[in-house]
Amino acid sequence: MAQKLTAEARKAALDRLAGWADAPDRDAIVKKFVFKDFNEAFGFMTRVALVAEKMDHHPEWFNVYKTVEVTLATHDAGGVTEKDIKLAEAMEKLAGR
Ligand code: H2B
Repeated sequence: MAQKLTAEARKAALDRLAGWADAPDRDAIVKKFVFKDFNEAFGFMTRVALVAEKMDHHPEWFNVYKTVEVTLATHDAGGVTEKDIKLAEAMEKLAGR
């Protein structure tokens, strides 16, 4: 099973990932993506869904019109692992960031 990242590894990853932060209320990382319109937001979610399924690692997210609020955690590990960082990096690419 994937291991939770050390505090140092997690901080180093968050320093590289623009807009990502520790969740205020649980062991997870979060980012709010804001797109041009719903079409762009849902296109992003569709592309991420395909990658997430391939990775067998899935986001928690909440979409309203052009915003997508993402929470990443590894449920099996009860916190943030390398899998969450990999998915966050893939999301950055797919969002064109
Ligand atoms: N996604 C996330 N975010 N955390 C998990 O622990 C997880 C997952 N586990 N996707 C996977 C699926 C697991 O349930 C399957 C059986 O591999």
